[in-house]
Amino acid sequence: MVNPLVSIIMGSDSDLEVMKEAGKVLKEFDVPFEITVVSAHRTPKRLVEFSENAHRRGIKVIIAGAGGAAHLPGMVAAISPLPVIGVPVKSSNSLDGWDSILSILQMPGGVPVATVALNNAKNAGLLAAQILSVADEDLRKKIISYKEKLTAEVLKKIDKVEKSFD
Ligand code: RP5
Repeated sequence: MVNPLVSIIMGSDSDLEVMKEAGKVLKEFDVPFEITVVSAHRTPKRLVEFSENAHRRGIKVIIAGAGGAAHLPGMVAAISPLPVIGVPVKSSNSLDGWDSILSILQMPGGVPVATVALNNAKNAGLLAAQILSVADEDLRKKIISYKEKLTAEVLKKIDKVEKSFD
């Protein structure tokens, strides 16, 4: 995509099934993004190069997903000045997912990572769009109508539940 505003990175191609949900959301909101693999452990030099340069390339928000000993989001946040959203992935090397969650969530003071729920790359995409919408009126309108749609869907379900014994 030309001039991406969001970078979706993941520790391995095996994270793609989970991480592509972030891309789907960004596509829905017409937010240009890039998606690639950056491994904290297997490509550490690529991680440093990526983190030092993402803001210089025009990226505004980074979504980083990883599983197991998930150091990618935290290491990117340690280097990059951009907001980093972390997605804990329940991967083949995860015990039960808690390892990924805690590796991403329990950052030391001074280096925040906005951590979403396990495998919830969809929320990472939404959060990235919401961050960008602070300076983009059109995008904010799209987010407002997305929320209205969510509400309408639930109201329809409430009606169905309340009438289930009629
Ligand atoms: C992590 O190890 C990756 O983010 C992935 O979730 C996990 C397993 O990687 P593979 O062995 O499938 O490449 O670093």
